[in-house]
Amino acid sequence: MLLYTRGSTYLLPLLLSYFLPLQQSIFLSLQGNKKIYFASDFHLGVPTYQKSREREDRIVRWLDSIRHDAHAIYLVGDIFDFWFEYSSVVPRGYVRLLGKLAELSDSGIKLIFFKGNHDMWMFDYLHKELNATIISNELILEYGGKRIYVHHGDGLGPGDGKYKLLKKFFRSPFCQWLFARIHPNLGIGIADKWSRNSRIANDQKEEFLGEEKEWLVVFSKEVLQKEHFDYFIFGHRHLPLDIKLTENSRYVNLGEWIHFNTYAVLDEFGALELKTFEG
Ligand SMILES: [Mn+2]
Repeated sequence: MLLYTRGSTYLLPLLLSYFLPLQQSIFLSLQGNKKIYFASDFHLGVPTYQKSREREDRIVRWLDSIRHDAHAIYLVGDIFDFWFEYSSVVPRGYVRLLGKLAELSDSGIKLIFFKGNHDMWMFDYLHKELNATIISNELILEYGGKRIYVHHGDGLGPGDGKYKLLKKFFRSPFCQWLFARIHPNLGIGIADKWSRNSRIANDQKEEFLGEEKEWLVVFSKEVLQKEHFDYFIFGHRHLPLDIKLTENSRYVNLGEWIHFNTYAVLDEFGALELKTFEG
């Protein structure tokens, strides 16, 4: 598993990740009789401090409600509306979420963070502080007799060439090095302004486009031509979706926590359910 560490070992994986294709596979085999939880797109930080805090408090209540049977919690990208780690500085805020995650991690629950398109600049901080595993692209899980494909969902499927190019640029070590040279007050200030223009920061709900036009459905069906997966789990689309792709394969989108408060839970028998947190 590719984990970023500082010093000389930090440069090598960064360089490698630049030259290797973006879609790398990491295989994990899990066993146990507990549950695995998935959630994404908290977008903490927008639209205002107060609204973000209310959402953060709700997420903490959700984490408390699942801790008794959680084997692992998968946070599938865009947890923060903007995140960038400098070598000695991290963005302000989110202390309740980070504190709760630290507590859960210390109690033995595994934490897995996926890089989203809003928070792709996670390096070693969350690994060091929370013992979290950071996943750059997709993760292929085998659990409860099921094969599961998990990815934030950005840059997959047909179209969106502009973003795919931008993603390569933003993820390049040179771009990250350059951004880290900007004073955090300015760098994070610019990034915050930019990310405040996004649809989600402006309280816009997404609408279902129909199976033919939903690009992550198209992508999943293409993958199925080559390889079987029982479940595809994505975030990014900001719409809770549970779509039957074939007789034995489903696409689940985790939605977001501004309007929906949705998450998925996989039980010890391999059943996957999309649920809403009401607390
Ligand atoms: Mn998002």
